Amino acid sequence: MAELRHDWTRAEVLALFDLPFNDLLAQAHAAHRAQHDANAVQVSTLLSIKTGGCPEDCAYCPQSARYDTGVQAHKLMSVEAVLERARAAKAAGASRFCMGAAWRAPKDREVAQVAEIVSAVKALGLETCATLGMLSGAQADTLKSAGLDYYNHNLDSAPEFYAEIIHTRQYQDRLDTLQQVRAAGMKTCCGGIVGMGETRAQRAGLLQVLASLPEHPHSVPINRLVRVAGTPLAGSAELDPFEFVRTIAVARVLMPASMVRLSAGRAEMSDELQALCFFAGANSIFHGEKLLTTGNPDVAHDQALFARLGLHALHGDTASDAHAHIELDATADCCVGGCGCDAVA
Ligand code: SAM
Ligand code: DTB
Ligand code: SF4
Repeated sequence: MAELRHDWTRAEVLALFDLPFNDLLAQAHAAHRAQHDANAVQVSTLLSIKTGGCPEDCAYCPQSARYDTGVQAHKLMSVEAVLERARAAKAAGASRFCMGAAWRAPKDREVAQVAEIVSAVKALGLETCATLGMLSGAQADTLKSAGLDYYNHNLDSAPEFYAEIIHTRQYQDRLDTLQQVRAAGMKTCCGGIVGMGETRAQRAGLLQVLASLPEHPHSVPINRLVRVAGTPLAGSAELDPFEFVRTIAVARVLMPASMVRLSAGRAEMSDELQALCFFAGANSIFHGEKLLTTGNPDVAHDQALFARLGLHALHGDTASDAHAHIELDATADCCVGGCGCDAVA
């Protein structure tokens, strides 16, 4: 297996972006096939456990208190309410349950409450992921002890573009939290958003920083900007879909062992565009009709797409894990077997 590189230069990454489309896709698909089951897609479900009212000014985000987006703020959900949603996600075939909170940086009391939720979700046999904003080392340790498997914290864009999008924190703040997460022994989920008006060189810059982290993120979500009315980026021009596919492909080449997630923006993508993204190396999605506050494809539509493409949901999430076929099915109440997990009926 080829060794993972952490020393990609910006020029090398940009050269990949500049390849003829077919050459880039061939390279990305070969990298994908060398390390992953090319027909397996890891499936996560996302739930907003604390919505809106965020003090940060991220120009893309419907949950910032600074923009009038119609999102109704909601305090942290109770353990029982989250559990009900987690059980439904498991029954629908999700292997990971991701919980998002619109905080800049949670208070210790809030981290303790989330830790309780994490333990309860983990006890259902789901992998757990949370995205709560910036963390201290002690907070990361608390979450790890509660059983949190992944922490999502995106770099979102290239360092030089960041200050055009967010003014209330620095790029280095994000890198520092990622360091705390790694030090606590959790897996990182870290990616970004494209289609915010950044240049190709800046898309290359984001991926170059991701691939230069001390560990490649275990999951790399590539979000296509969801243009939400009321946010400063609502009127952004749509990114050329082929440029989106190129971004997925370059992420796959740079971080061959990571799970590359075709993340926000799928509701506005054609089936054909999604199929190209899977060919280019995307092997993870959010499943379920809502992301945090915006829409996601209907469950039935995803089931049909998986069937048309011969894709199956992956139970377990790394290149080395045993791959088992599980149903991507709103009515299934267990894993259909083969992977040795305790969800088998
Ligand atoms: N507040 C925490 C934070 O910022 O890390 C966690 C929640 S925040 C909503 C998680 C991620 O959602 C952001 O880093 C961003 O990548 C993504 N996101 C937010 N709004 C988006 C949008 N309109 N389109 C695409 N991705 C978006
Ligand atoms: C990620 O990279 N994308 C997800 C998840 N991690 C937390 C969030 C997408 C949010 C899209 C806008 C919304 O639904 O509010
Ligand atoms: Fe707050 Fe996160 Fe949205 Fe930024 S992306 S406004 S930090 S919820």
